[in-house]
Amino acid sequence: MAQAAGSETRHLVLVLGDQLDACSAVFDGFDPQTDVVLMMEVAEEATYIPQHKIRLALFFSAMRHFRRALEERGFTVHYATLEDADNRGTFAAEIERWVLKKRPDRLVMVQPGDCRVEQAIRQAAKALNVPLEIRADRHFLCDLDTFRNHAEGRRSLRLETFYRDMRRRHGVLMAGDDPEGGQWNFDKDNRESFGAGGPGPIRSPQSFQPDTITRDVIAMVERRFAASPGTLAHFDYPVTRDDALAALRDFIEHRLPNFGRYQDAMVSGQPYLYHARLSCVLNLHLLNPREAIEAAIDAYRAGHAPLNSVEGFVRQILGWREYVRGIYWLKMPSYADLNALDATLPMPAFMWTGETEMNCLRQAVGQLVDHAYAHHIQRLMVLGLFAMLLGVHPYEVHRWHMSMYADAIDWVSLPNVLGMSQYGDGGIVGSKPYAASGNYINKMSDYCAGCRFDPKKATGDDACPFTTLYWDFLARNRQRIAGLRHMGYQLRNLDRKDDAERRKIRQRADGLKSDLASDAYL
Ligand code: FAD
Ligand code: DLZ
Ligand code: SF4
Repeated sequence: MAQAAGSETRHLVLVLGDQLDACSAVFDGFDPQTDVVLMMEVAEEATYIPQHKIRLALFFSAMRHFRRALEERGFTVHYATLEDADNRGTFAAEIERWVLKKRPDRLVMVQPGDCRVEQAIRQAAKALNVPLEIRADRHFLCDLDTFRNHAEGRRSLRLETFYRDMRRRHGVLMAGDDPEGGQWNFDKDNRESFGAGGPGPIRSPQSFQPDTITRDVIAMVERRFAASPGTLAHFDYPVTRDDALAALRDFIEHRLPNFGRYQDAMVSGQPYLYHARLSCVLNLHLLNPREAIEAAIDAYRAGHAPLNSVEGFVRQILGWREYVRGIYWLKMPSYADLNALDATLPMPAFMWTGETEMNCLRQAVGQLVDHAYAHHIQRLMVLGLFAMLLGVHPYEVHRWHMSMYADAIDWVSLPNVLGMSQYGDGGIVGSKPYAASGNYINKMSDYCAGCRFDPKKATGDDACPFTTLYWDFLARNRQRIAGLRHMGYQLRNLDRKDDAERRKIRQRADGLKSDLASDAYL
């Protein structure tokens, strides 16, 4: 392509903090003679919501390592650090600064992971009158047009249909036209808890100790974001491509064989159990989902891991991860405004600190403070469940989630939080609210044994707040959920309670809400 007269730069190639893939479509046709990369650390991304120190350090460290990897390939990288004196603090203003400096013929990027960011960059390019080319992100296995076609004409968009389609289309775990092992999913084998003896020793995920780049970033975060939630004392996330591959090998070798069986279990003081801890490297694009899927299938073929674990893991990545991204881009921007249960309360203050008497929440938020990580069932059936039962506004729950988790990016957090965990979307992602009482937590964890509350009780001083709020939730939302499949059993149990019992539940639920609103319940 001919360059504009007087222009030294053909393409200004934008690489955002979650696009750290050397094989990205953004580098297709990249010519080091005429094209340059722009990476921007910007204050706006670190402050538009308060963010966990680990999350900030992870993004900045991974970005700086990726810059080094590109430079080692001979690419010119213009890299704005957060502390550069002339850094203007937003994507739009930084793009303007670099466009005026480099006068490129065109801006090139891949689809960002956040609708807000896409809009800001589109507007910036328009205002500068410079063409912007947004390429499809081939990190994902399902491009957005394919998802749109899948959605076309369907009344409901359930994961299971999409997942089977993906298995067939990509030939993953298939035996001819049938699913490997004769079943599409092994959910019923994947719900074990550890029982009284506990899990015994489980090898923790490989730890990646901070190098000089990460230590510099940690010092910067401590300096500039001292008031942010969380601690950096335990930072050991993978931050490079080599780290990401090592983290994958470590999971396949040591945890995948038991992943399926104990996927839903929760244990005090054990954040990871048999989970992968790969969501961050996947979401930063340091690891390709195909690599994770292939490694798991190789382990199955080699007899190292059973099918229930491998299928369970594949379903999360080939199924859920691709599905929520499809939903996000299909439904945004209006999806963010959905609030099917008309929930209005703010997030309780202890969700940032873990300072609460409820042991399950103390454990789960404590983990977040230390590691910016909670596994799936803690997110859904402890943290998310509490927020939904209480009646917190679903977008507030999403904002909190974006603050506290290292792996949260808008495309993945929003459908999971607002949709799956809060039922804010009224049934787009899940067919019904994941409502449960403290009894579920008691069955799947050892949390209740160390708690002053009793999961079986809904009223009285030692009643479990989850159990009180569960019945209150069903009663409050009766009209909204009565017609949903699979809610009948729960509603019939509610109907068995007499008026006096219901009144007591209501009173205790109101008391909990007002205590939480005034922070008295910390
Ligand atoms: P594992 O349990 O070992 O699972 C393996 C991989 O599967 C994960 O690394 C992840 O890439 C993928 N995966 C599993 N479930 C999902 C899912 N529902 N959506 C997308 N990918 C999935 N995941 C995120 O990456 N970022 C988020 O912001 C996020 N928010 C969530 C919020 C809620 C309320 C819930 C219920 C789930 C959320 N998830 C999110 C999905 C899932 O909980 C995390 O991916 C997982 O806990 C990360 O830990 P892991 O790598 O050990 O995962
Ligand atoms: C989360 C985050 C943070 C804290 N900082 C940056 C940044 O300085 N520069 C950047 O390119 N991306 C950052 N991100 C990720 C963005 O908030 C956002 O999730 C992605 O740009 C979406 O593609
Ligand atoms: Fe959580 Fe209730 Fe169990 Fe306590 S009793 S740990 S509050 S579920």
